[in-house]
Amino acid sequence: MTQHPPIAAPATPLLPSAVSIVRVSGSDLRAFLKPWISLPEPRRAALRWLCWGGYRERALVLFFPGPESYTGEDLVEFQVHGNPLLVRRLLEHLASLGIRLAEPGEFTRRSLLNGKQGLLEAEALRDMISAATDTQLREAQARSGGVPPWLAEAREAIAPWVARAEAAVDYGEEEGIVLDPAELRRALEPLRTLFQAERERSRAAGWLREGIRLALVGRPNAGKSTLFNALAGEDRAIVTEIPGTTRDVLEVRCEWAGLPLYLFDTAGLRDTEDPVERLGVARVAAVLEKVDLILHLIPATDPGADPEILERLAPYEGKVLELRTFGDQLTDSRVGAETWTVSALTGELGALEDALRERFLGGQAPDACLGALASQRQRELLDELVLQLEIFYQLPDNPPPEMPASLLQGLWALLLRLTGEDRAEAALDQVFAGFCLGK
Ligand SMILES: Nc1nc2c(ncn2[C@@H]2O[C@H](COP(=O)(O)OP(=O)(O)OP(=O)(O)O)[C@@H](O)[C@H]2O)c(=O)[nH]1
Ligand SMILES: [Mg+2]
Repeated sequence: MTQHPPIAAPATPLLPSAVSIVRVSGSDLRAFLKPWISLPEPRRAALRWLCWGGYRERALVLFFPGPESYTGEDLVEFQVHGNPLLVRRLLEHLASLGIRLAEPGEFTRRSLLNGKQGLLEAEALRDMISAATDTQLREAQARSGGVPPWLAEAREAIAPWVARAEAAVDYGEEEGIVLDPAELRRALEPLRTLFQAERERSRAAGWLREGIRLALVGRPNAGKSTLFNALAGEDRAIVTEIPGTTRDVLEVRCEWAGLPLYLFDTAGLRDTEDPVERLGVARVAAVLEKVDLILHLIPATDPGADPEILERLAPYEGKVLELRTFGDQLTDSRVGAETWTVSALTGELGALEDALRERFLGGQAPDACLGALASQRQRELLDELVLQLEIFYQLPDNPPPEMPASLLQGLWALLLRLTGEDRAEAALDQVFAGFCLGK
């Protein structure tokens, strides 16, 4: 195991609280702490007086000798009173003992380098800590098992082909080892289907992980704020029968029907003389740019969409969904069965739930999307895997042996990148930048 210098960090936020935990980890940690305190028995909590530079703190100390620790190296936890100043002073004292402050995610990075967990697990952990809704929490937890079975199986299926392709390059002529592209393609076919299916699943899981940004737009009084409040589950926006009630853009983060959402309520789109309302309308443009879906609300009692609004929404064509509101006021079938109709007033929102599932989750329920690879890094690699596999199907009939060999190696390299086994520092930096201090 590589030697790592000792590091320290607060594992709890620097806020006045009951308890603060300071974590220290390092290959040779015992030697650094020995001149200062006597460590307790492994994994047994013990009270110790910590004394330094005029401070005297009674702390609960825990010692986890490596490799049976989170980082895989010696790890000590100090549980002290939850005073941020005290924690800072303790960290300064540790620095004077040669134990520097850790970078964000450095503890987890070490656990990775010491083989305690894989990159997929570390990413799940990072996402679990930052999850803001129940679905996001469960989504991250569903990935905590690390390498999913399908990925492990795919690797097992590809490994012998990588070896065979290498052998064909190295000894093909003397030994008569040839790689028949048709045979290779047949062997890869199940993976082709699998990778494509997993890519679909990972796209859906990605929406759950990141949340869906939804803008509610429409003419004044179309019911935007009423729907906004219904989805948010709280009375955030003012609702009146006066057109032009909403002036500013309102934003709320919520979970509705298992979908993590960022909702934007906007001013009704219309030409108006009112200077305040005009500013509100101008702000809508910025929102339309950044959202994933624009819900164009049209009262079901209106003959159709307002042409002026349609013109404004034209640049965003691919991400506009027309939603009929005031469904409770429908007395006949003026609105065709193919349109989505809801009533925020009576809470009949099933059509919206269906529409969102169809658009973002491939028609699935949120729970059915849990467990797929979901981070942006993972999704991008899965896209590359699908592309890389397609190239095998464009190979000529009798390719030089180097061709399939290098393609297979490329495929293999992607699989290693996905699980972080290629140990590419840049990828690790990217992942660990998202961690908090002390994790
Ligand atoms: N019957 C019925 N009334 C609704 C429905 N949705 C909204 N309303 C009523 O329509 C009026 C306007 O609703 P708002 O939610 O304020 O409409 P808005 O689109 O936000 O309007 P502005 O902010 O002025 O652009 C209010 O009186 C609501 O109670 C619905 O689904 N059915
Ligand atoms: Mg409104």
